Amino acid sequence: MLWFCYKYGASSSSSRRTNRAASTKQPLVSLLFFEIGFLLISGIRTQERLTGWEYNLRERGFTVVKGVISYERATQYQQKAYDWLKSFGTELNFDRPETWIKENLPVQSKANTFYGYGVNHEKFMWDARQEPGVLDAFATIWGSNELLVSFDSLNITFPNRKDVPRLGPWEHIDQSPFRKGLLCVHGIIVLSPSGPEDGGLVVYPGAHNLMDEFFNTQTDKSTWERLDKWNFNDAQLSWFAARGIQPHKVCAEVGDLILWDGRTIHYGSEPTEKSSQIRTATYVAYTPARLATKETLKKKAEILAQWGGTTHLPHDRIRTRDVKTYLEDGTRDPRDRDEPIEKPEMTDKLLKLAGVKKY
Ligand SMILES: O=C(O)CCC(=O)C(=O)O
Ligand SMILES: [Fe+2]
Repeated sequence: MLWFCYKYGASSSSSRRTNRAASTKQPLVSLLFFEIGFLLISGIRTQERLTGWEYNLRERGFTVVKGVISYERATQYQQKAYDWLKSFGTELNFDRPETWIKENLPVQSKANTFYGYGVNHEKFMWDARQEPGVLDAFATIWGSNELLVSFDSLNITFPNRKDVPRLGPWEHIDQSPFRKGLLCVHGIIVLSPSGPEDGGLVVYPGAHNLMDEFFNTQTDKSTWERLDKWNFNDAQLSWFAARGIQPHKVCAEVGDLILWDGRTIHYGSEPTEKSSQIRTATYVAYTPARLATKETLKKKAEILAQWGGTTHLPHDRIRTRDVKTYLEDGTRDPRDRDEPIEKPEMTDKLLKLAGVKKY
C-alpha cells in the first residue's frame, strides 16, 4: 500500500527531494513530474479502505502483525540469542535467577539491549532480519521491495534482577522535532511471550497525529536538536493525557512483529514483579533504499565491514562509531570480539538490504 508514502512520505517530501537531488542530481523537471505523479497515485490509493494491521498503524500509530515468523523458527532465534549470551564463558544459567547478574553478562545498555561484540551481525540476527514475513510487512508499508535495514541490537531482559535498579518508563520518540512527518516505522520481532505483565513495548496510541502540534505549541524551538531523540517530561505527557493519549502495553506472541510509527511516544518496559518471562526481542526497521544518499550507503558499508551497529534508522544519519566494547571503568572488555561468532552469508539479498549493493 502506498498510503504510508502518501501520508508520511509526502509530508517528508522535501527530505526525499533533498536526498535524491543530492545523490543523483536528476533534472528538476523530471523530479517534479515524479513527485506530482507520486502524489496523484498515492492520493488515489489513500481512498482505499485500510483494514487490519495497516489501519491500526496509520490510525493508532502502532500495530501487531501476527505470526510473521513461525513459532518454531522464532523459538530457534530465541535459543540462538541465549546461546550467544552464554558464549562468554560465565556462570550464567537461564534456569537460575541468582546468576542473572552483571558479572555474568556481556555489556548491556540501561534499556537491556546488547549492541557490542558484533552481535548486530550474528547470523541469527541477519536471518531474522531477512524473514520473508518481516520483509513483506515493510514492503507493504512502503510500496517497495527495495529496502534498507538498520543494523540494530538484541534485547534480552531478565525479570526482577536484584543487582540493578528497575528501569522505569522512558517515554520518547526516536525522531528530531526538526523532522516533519514520518521518518521511520520501527519494528520489534517478538521472541518471547509479551503479556500485560511481561517486558515489552509500551506505546501512546494517537500521539503520532499530535506530534507537530505538540512541538509547535508546547516547546521552545531553541531547545530542539538534530539528534533523532526526544524525551518527554511529565508536563509534556500531561498535554497528551489531556487529549486522551494514554500509555498502552502492547501484548504480542512469539513470532509476531510489532510496528510503530516513529512519532508514537513509546518505551521498552521491564517485566513487572508478577512476570517471570525473560524478554527476548530484536529491533528491525526498513526504509526504501532510494531515500539514502551515496554517502550514507558508503558509511553503512564501512560499518558492516567493521561489524558495527546503527540506530533504528536505516537510511539517514548513519555514523561510524567506535565498535569496541568498554567496561564501566572505561577499559576495553577483555571478552570483546572483532567479529560475530557465526557470521552471516553475504548473499546478494543481504548486501542489498545492508546498502552495499545497488538494487
Ligand atoms: O525495547 C523497546 O521495546 C523499545 C526500545 C526503544 O524504544 C529504543 O531503543 O529506542
Ligand atoms: Fe525508541
